[in-house]
Amino acid sequence: MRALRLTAWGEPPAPAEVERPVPRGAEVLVRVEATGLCHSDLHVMAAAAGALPYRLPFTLGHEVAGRIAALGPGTDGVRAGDRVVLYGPWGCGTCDRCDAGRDNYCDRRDTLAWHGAGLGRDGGMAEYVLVPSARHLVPIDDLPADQAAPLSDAGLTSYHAVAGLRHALGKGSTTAVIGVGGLGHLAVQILRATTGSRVLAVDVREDALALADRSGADFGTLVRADTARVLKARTGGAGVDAVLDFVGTTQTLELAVGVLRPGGELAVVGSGGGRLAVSKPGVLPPGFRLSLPFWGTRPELAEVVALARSGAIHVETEHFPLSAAPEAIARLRRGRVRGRAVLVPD
Ligand code: FEH
Ligand code: ZN
Ligand code: ZN
Repeated sequence: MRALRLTAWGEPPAPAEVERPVPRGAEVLVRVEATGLCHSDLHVMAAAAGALPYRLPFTLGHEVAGRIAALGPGTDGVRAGDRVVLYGPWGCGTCDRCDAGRDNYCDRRDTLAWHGAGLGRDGGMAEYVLVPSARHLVPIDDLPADQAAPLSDAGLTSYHAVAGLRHALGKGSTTAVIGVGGLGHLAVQILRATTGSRVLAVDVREDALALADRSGADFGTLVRADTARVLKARTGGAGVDAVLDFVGTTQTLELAVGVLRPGGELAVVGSGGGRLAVSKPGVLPPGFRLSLPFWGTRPELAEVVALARSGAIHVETEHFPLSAAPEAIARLRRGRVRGRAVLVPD
């Protein structure tokens, strides 16, 4: 079968012909229908040798949807032909966190040579993907694969980040979403569908603000010298109750703390590598709380799929045949993908 594989650190992935896997024990073989392309894939491709615990070579793709093609003899609760989305974080499988479907916070994460499908283990940028256990599969019924695949990371990560702030997002609250791309546009929809919060969107691109508007944001602004003043003015000067930063650079972190009201919450989701000086006394708003949410839990993925099936969230996608992955990667790297890039095996 064809697969897009990382074979050398710091080198672009290459198409390859590999054996179609045969499921054993509790393993499940899924025929891939769609795989999302994520900024984390770009980080993996750019990683220097030794930066990640992964062993080469492996197939990329950690945002995958498809149909079950074959079952190992020890599987339970799934049938060939079922349409599924992969729960991407694969932990040790035996700690309390993994037992509860919270592989994203596996207690043995630092001992593993992988983080999941396409992250040290063979992933979904291929015709088939082998999943260690049916516990990593969530049924999608009739949801189209290009809608389902991005839910497993862009949707789940945004949903998990909102879930951690839900206590602060009641009626009358205001949330700022910085960065309206593959994750940000879903966060806007999830905020609208599951909280009482008004949503203020911030980006550097006009087309991203248009996407924010289509996603239900109450207001959108380009990043400017006075963005903090513009956003605070939308809250009567008090500041916003929460910020979801999907960029995570020093500039966006500083913008976030500049618009938060006392007791405000900042969730840093983007891997921009930015820094924020935290000190007391200091300039941060009193009662300020910072979180670094990572991916999400398996129960939350089922909740995100249910939201999508209800029509409450819709993923804007740009399709590329798997053979055109280099073009999709280049477009994502230039910030020229509207919504989420989805690769479809050709
Ligand atoms: C996955 C693995 C490592 C870092 C970040 C990620 C995210 O794409 C998951 O949402
Ligand atoms: Zn990702
Ligand atoms: Zn674990």
